[in-house]
Amino acid sequence: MVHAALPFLRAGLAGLALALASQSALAQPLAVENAQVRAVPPVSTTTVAFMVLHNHGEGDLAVVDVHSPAAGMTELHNHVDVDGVMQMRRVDAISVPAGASAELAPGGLHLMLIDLVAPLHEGDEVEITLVLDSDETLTLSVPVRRIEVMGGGRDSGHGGHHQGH
Ligand SMILES: [Cu+2]
Repeated sequence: MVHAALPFLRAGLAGLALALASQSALAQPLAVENAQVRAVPPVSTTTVAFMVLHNHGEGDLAVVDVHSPAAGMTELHNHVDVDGVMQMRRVDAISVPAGASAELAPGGLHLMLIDLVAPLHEGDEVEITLVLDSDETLTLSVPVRRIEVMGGGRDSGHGGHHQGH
């Protein structure tokens, strides 16, 4: 009986391995580099996350939503110039064309973490899940870091800079 069952078992395993291999090849056209969440003073209930998104796939993709257990609300944001004043706006998607990259950086695109459930400290890791237009998701563990504000000024630690992103 054991011998009779083996060919079926082998066939099953081979099929499973094939399915896993093709799924992982399809599932990860998106690579993320240099992801970081900005450390903010404990009184601040919002912060931002930056990263570089690379699309190694053959088709265009877009990040259409973001989730994090660290925040009550998460949004995709960009900065726009309104009569010479930079304002941030919610956007529906962050596009990453095939073979190209999208940079989320101070003064531009970013992920907004709103209603933080607890203060974030430098060195903490924040779980962030990106939702793609294909319905695939990518969950990242993103370190909390001190990030320079626009203009390159270093955060002196004396407050007053936490609005800048
Ligand atoms: Cu924002």
